[in-house]
Amino acid sequence: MTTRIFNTPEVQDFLRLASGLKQDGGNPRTKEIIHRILSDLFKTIEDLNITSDEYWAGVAYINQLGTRSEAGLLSPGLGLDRYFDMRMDAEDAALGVTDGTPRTIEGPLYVAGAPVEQGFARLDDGSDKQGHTLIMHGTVYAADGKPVSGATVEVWHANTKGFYSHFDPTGEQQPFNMRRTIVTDADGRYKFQSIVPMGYGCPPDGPTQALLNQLGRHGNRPAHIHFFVTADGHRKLTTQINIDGDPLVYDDFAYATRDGLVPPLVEQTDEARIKEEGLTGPFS
Ligand code: MBD
Ligand code: FE
Repeated sequence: MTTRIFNTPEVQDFLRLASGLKQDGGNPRTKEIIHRILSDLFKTIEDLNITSDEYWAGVAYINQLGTRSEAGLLSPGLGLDRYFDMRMDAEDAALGVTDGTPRTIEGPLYVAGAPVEQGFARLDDGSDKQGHTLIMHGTVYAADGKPVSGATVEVWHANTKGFYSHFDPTGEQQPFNMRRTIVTDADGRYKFQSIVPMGYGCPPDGPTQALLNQLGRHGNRPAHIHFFVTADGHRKLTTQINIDGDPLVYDDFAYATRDGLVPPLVEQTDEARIKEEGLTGPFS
């Protein structure tokens, strides 16, 4: 079938009608966006000769995404989240901003309201017996290179099964396990103890994985830790680090891996750590 009607005045007028552009009221920005998306969809249906069976399979798919709350999972899987970051990077580059910790995507598993700690936090509650101790510390710097005291570092990550608290299908984790908000000390420093996470995998029976299968792609992320860094008068940074050595460290289904976000790991015995740190606290 080669019928082409998209460019006829009837169809073009119908698109304006269905997008509300032919009447007052409503939200102009919504109308503009819906008109464009609907036009692109109509054109795609014509160009690819999409059948009504294919179309209704797509409608059912969107309902499945909603039922399983996976819209926010498909989004990074299709690279949309990364695309927004690419756009922000380009905007920054145009303004001459090219230094600082790279941004990367938030992902769908942040939960607000984690316990707040000063300077140091233990993130895990000790219940994950497979856990290998992980310690990370650093300093929050402003754009001018000066440390920022009182900045907020929100940290969240998965357990050794790749599951996040609040989203753990096993129901094994307490709320806010491996989620903390750390306020930087007088020198702008933060530190935390937790356990090395495992990479995340899309629910194998879910709609995101089903589409990735059709694309011949996997739905796995390397082990990673998420951060929001905020301070009054400064732009928020959303970023992550990957755990070096994970086989997927440069093969992330969500495209969040970036140069500069795979820090070197140092393996240390307990004895060496006690000797290095003393027994008097996190910053001794
Ligand atoms: C995650 O843990 C994640 O960070 C992203 C981006 C997508 C799915 C799960
Ligand atoms: Fe994650």
